[in-house]
Amino acid sequence: MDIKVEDRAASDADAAAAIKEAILNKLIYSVGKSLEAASSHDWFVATAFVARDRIVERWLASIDEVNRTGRKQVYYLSVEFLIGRLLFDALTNMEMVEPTRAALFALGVDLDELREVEPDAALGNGGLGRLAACFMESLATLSIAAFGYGIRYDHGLFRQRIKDGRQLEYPEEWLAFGNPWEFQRPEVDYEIGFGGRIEAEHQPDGTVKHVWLPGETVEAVAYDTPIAGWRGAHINTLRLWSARAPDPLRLDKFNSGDHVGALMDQVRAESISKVLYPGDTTPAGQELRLRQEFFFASASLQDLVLRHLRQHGGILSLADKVAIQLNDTHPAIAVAELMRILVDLHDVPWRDAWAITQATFGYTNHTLLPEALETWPVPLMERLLPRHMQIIYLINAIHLDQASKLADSTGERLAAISLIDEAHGRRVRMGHLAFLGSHKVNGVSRLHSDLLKVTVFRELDAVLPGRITNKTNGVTFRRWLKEANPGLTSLLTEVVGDRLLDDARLLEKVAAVAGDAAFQERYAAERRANKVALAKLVRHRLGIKIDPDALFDVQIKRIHEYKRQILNILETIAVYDMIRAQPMRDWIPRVKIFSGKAAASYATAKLIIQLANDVAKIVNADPTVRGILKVVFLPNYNVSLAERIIPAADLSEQISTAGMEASGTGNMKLALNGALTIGTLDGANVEIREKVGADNIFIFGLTAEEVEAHRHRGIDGSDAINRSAKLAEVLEAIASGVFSPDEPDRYRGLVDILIHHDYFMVTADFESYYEAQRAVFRRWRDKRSWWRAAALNTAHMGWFSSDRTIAEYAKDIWDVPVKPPGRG
Ligand code: CJB
Repeated sequence: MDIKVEDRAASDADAAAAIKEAILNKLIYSVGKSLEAASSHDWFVATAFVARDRIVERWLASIDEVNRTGRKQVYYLSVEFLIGRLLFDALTNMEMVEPTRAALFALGVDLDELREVEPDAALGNGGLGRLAACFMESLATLSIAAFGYGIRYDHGLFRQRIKDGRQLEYPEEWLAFGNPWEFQRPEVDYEIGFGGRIEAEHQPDGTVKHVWLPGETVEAVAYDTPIAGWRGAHINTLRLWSARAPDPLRLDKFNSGDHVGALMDQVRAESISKVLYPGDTTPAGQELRLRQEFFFASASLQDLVLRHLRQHGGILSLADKVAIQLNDTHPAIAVAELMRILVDLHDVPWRDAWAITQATFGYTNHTLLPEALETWPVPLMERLLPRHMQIIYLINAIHLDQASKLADSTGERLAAISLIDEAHGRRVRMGHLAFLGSHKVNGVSRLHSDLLKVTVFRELDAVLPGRITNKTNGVTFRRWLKEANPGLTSLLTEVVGDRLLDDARLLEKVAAVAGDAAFQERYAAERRANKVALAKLVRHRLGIKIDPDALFDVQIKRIHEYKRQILNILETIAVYDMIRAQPMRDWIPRVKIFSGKAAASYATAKLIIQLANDVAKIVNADPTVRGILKVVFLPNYNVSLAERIIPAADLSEQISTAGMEASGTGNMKLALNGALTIGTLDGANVEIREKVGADNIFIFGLTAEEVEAHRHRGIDGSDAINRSAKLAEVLEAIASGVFSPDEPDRYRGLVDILIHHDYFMVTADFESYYEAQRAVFRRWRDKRSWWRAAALNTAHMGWFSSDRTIAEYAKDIWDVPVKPPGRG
């Protein structure tokens, strides 16, 4: 042992001893438990407090530095932050994992067990929310001064249980045992108005000042969570708002015996931050959703304006010191709210206010699906936000006036670019509002950004050219490589050095050894260990035994028709039929793994879940396919489960109808961890193919252009079905109840959709998908070739680090400097 190694060992031991002391201290004085009485949860909280203390020291230093230098701040406004667990994020980024493990070991506690105790913070639905969480980590890693602003939902995304194959939704309770990461800030509290009326005050100079007198106010109270960047270089704040009524109860009502009525105002106010994505199929649900959006947008703007005024004195410098990113249209009402703050509260002339607003905001679009582009009925807006509606009308009048002066202006174009959609009962187009109020509008993959210009924003792009730009998504490698796959990360670090997580581009060095037999063996061994662990989890949760040497074919994401889980199920059944016809052939053992939630009100998606489970039941019970085919639906997909599945996946299913998946980020996580992708040329798959090479990915199906053309010709699936005997047989089996003997007609409607109304091109893409799967099998048989391709995927995925994405936003949209991470 040389001196250096000895020194390091001694300092590791010192670090562990210090952490052990600190944990004991927290356990006793902050948790209030003795060593003997402590539960796993108590140990988790004590450990989290120790990590948090380290973070807080740097947090305060970061805040102080930003205040001192007065540098520009980025504000990321998002109704979703799908954070997951934070313990390993905190320990990893503060470089405390190993000493903490040793400290706990000395106390008889296993760190990996504690990891499982922490509830997932599921304050998001899927990709959009998880992207926001990855971005928060990368913002801190690049030492950008940033706040995330969102809503502190009491209940995050529902817990999914599968009963008799069906999805059931239960409330999620992440706060039931408290949250050790957050700091309540009762003093940071803003009034949010709704309804009421507007008074116009005539000023001596002839102008009119508008004063909004809300009919109802709700309070927004801040809860702060520090977010540590890699190596603790910089710490930012995630500030989530919780809703309260101004008065805790109506004492007069309470004393008169109306104990429930006395609490009504409180209940009404608190409902705003009660649940993530309240059902919006009813008018009441829609109103609540709009209240949520305005609530958090207004609180965030009031907060950041106040901070700006304290630091910089005047409001006119706002755009020089503040960049606000609107994560989708959900916070788009902020455009009108900032105008109100500037014009009504700070007397900024309209034109200057509009210039400041546009220079401050950027808007990210995450979908082309028309149903996901928010619009609000004008009467609802007028009732809930009367002053904002006036402001929107004025923005629109000026906008339409300018556009009408352009040479190629037509009535049709003006109707298309108007903030008010007159064709569907007068609705405010929030995407248009976000577009107009921002200096840059970005899509989340190259294809998606290109499509924005020819679809939803075609007319706006023609009138305001150059505003649309692309920022292809990315994922944080600290969580999705190191924390999820520590074994593989160690191996990669041996190859590329220990700056791997500082600069993901270093992964390219892996390409040089991808064909090396010894490296492949170690790479495969790491992945096998992950597969063994996943097999154990499946056994434990579902009682299904799966073979770690089988091909793990994985589709994990929200359940949606455009994501086409059904295509995957059809191929499963086709192969099942073939195996049964020729059981003695040399089949490749395969496990189909599905996981994902369907929106509670999305009946077709729920039926697809049921079909996957019904197919699993039949296939898994069939002795003919034993050892060859298994189908697994893992319930309650969330960030933590993703962390277990992704490192164990061999094949990554990214099979959406081309033109419909804005980007995808699961595709990036899976390829990074060495799964080969089977996918369409959709979203970021296009760029993944470019990076990893066409030989190392299985592309199939119609392109976005072909889908468009095909839809033009009609969406009847009969032709495609007539051309494919396999497909016809599979559909017939499903429709006739082979997989639902208890209710033979259960899937007839689903099959009818595919035959007569196949908008998502399942039938059109079936054969080509089926062939691509056979190419997967051929590659799998040649293990050297497979592992080389897997290693090359890992090697070439460095570009998909969210550090790269955030650096691009910083340069092209926010105009803030970045400081790459690294020691010193
Ligand atoms: N996305 O998760 C959502 N929710 C929406 O309402 C709209 C889009 C997803 O955003 C991800 C992050 O940009 C994309 O990768 C994904 O394709 C998109 O569906």
